[in-house]
Amino acid sequence: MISFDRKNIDQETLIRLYKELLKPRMIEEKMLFLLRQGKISKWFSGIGQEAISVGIGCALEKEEYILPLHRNLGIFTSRGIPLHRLFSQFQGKPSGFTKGRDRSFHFGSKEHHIVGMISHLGPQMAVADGIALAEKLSRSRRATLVFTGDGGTSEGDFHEALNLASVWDLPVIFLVENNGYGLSTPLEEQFRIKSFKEKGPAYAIETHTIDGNNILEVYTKIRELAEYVRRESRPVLIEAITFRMRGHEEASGTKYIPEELFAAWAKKDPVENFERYLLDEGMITIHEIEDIKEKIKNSIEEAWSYTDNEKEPVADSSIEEEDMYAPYVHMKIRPRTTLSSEKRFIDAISDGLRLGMEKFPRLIQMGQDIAEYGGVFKVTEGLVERFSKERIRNTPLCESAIIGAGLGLAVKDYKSVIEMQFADFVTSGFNQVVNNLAKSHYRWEQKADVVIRMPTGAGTSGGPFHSQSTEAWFFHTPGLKIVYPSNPYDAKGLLLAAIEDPNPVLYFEHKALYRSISAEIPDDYYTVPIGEALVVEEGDDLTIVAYGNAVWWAKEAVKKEAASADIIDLRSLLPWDKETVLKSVLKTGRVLVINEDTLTGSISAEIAAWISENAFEHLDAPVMRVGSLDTAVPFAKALEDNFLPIRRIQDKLKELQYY
Ligand SMILES: Cc1ncc(C[n+]2csc(CCOP(=O)(O)OP(=O)(O)O)c2C)c(N)n1
Repeated sequence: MISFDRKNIDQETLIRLYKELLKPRMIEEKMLFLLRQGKISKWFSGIGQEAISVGIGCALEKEEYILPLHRNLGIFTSRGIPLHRLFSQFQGKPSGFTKGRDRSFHFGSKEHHIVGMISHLGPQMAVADGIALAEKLSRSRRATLVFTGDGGTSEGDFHEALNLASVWDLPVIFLVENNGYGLSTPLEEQFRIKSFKEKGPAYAIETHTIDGNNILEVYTKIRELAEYVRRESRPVLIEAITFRMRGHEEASGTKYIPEELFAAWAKKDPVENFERYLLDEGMITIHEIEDIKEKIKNSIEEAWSYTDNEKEPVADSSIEEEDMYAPYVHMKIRPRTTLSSEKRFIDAISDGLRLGMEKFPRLIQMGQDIAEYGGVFKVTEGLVERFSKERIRNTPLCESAIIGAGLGLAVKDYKSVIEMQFADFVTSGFNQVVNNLAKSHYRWEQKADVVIRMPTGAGTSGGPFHSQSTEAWFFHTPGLKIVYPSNPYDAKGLLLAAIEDPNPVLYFEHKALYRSISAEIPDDYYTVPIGEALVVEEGDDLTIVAYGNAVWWAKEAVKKEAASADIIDLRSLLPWDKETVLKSVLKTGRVLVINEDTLTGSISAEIAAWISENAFEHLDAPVMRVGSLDTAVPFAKALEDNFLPIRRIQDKLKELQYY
């Protein structure tokens, strides 16, 4: 039995809480019925846990973002999501929030201030940090609340998100829904703490434990703590104790859970207990309860019938591909004046960052040591003095949390540029890039307006973990854009184009070029549109396709060989400029593709395959490729020189010429 303390909650609110509590329960009962009939395929039950979602949904202001999980139906219902749209979402129908592209609760709705989960448990906690950062920066005094299960707290993302929220004083509530199991794994196999009250303080975060089955306790405590979060701009951690009354999902059963636990927790059912309380207190009558249930039942039936009769989505490949990206047409912005100055590659990037900050007041830069220290390569030197620590943000060591926070900022219409200290370290934020940023627009039309700066490449004796070419890992991921300039003009213009673009853009900057090349470039703001290659040298006999440092190697080889070649600097890798490449191939009939990356599965493979398929009859020789050895990047100079393709380019060029 649960004992309730209504404190000063008025009767109207109590009845509203009851109605809201009933809704997810009754929807679930309908879903379980439909599941037995084979009309729906999968269901993650939140029966027994509804008081948490409903208490939270009713306690927070409606403009405050909530990031729920797979058992939080009550968040969606208490935020007033139309049931027919919710059911169509479950069934993959067109009027669902993802138009059939993602399932169950995997969607967000800006209108309802909800950002749903991706399947991966953990990354959404960082997204909440980003939303909370946006609230803080805009002085809105709003809280953001994000859910995690007990199992999900074992993910590194939990640690990164809590630590970041604490260090940055973010107004975010982390809600651990502790239901005893993570799939079949009981708490004692998940962690050794007895309570999250042991964990929160380690992050200097105020932590509370509440009875998650007691709707009034959840409601009042969340209201109180949300007030604290808004007022103090500090995170809190709340552990809501509850129990999962059904299997992880309906097909997986509950054999691993002792029977007596079900019996004990059945007595604590959040809906029945609250109903009995309202009856005992004389706040509601049986007749009124029946009336409420009848109304909810009718609304469920009506919505289900809409969904059931709705047609399946019709696939259109071009729309599917287009929707991977937020709509955006690149305009070539030209410099306003003819003023120019000599700039090294690195200065061109810094200049672009400065001008981007000036043009977009909602642009935030984040990265390790980027503020006073100026970044390890000094690309961001001087920016903090000009734009303040609010906008040029040093981060703890937490790539995943920062990239996730970038998405959160984008939800609130901020832009961000994130510096990876070295491109290699993006692996620690890989999930956020390929699953969260890349798929966000396709799934629920949320732009991921984030640029990730990637100091990349070998030739600096950096060894296996400071020299890798990582672009191919992302090239394979629809939803991302990739640019990779080779000279100061493009470095600035592409960076500004990337900042303008509302899509996630990986901006590769070769470390070996930072201080080794310079050029006279415009002082003003300008862009180099993403997706356009540049023919940097023209010739008749062969085509060399390259990007980054390889453009310089190509130039050198052509000069030495006195060859007559078109050298195409791709500049953008995703999308890449097929038209320019094709035009040149049709002219020369011989192609060499060079990239610095290890050869197997590198971007050159895609380019070569595409040329073979689309220009086969115009080729006089097989499409040839040069890349680095298929090894890790070695440290010692002699080994690194051997690893890189530079010395092999000459021979390949000859082979192609005389084939
Ligand atoms: C990163 C990741 N690993 C594994 C899974 C598979 N998985 C889905 S739910 C789940 C258990 C989650 O337990 P918990 O966080 O306690 O939430 P609950 O399901 O109990 O609400 C697992 C392992 C996943 N979704 N994401």
